[in-house]
Amino acid sequence: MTTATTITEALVVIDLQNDFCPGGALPVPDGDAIVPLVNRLLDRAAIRILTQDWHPAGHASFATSHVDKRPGDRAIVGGVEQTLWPVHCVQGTSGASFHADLHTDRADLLLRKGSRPDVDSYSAFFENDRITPSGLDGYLRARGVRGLAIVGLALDVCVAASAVDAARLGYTTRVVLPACRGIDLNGSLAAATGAMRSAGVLLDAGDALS
Ligand code: VGL
Ligand code: ZN
Repeated sequence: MTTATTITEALVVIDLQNDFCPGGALPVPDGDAIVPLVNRLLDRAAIRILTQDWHPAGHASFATSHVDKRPGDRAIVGGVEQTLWPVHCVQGTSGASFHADLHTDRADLLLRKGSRPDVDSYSAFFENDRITPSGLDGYLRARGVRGLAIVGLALDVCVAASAVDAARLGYTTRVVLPACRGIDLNGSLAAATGAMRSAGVLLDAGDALS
């Protein structure tokens, strides 16, 4: 007797917001180009999750919140060294809104992250302290999800952090590369790609996409 096993795969769309698109405060080159493909993936997915970077004004990840720091400099934020960013995705601003063409009505779950003033959150699973969970793992487990397809912005920051955490948490994880764009700051794209590969994330070239 043979048993067919199919795993339930959820689509996680990371931070497809105006501030990460051309014209925004922290633009990812060509970031808006992925919207049509992401919409097609949303049409096909069994379970759909959208994340939203969602910072209070004066967030500790902003260069302006530190003395003598500029975007791209590094500093300790919430006990962890990280890159400082321009002011972006401030709660309730148009920059924090999803791209206007994204089919947000399709979403099962909207997950906001980076809301604590003193800690940043790249991953959809944990804040950058690596301890505080977002609750997404519990949601996915409760819904019987075992596999994840992750897409969005920025590939080398929040997409990579989410994918590495997903793989470590035991999800069969693929990143659909044509539906991602990266910032590539000081070699961050190569580093992120290496980290994803080492964690067992499949980097999907999207050959199955029509
Ligand atoms: C992101 C930098 C700062 C991202 C969020 O969504 O990749 N990058 N905040
Ligand atoms: Zn942010």
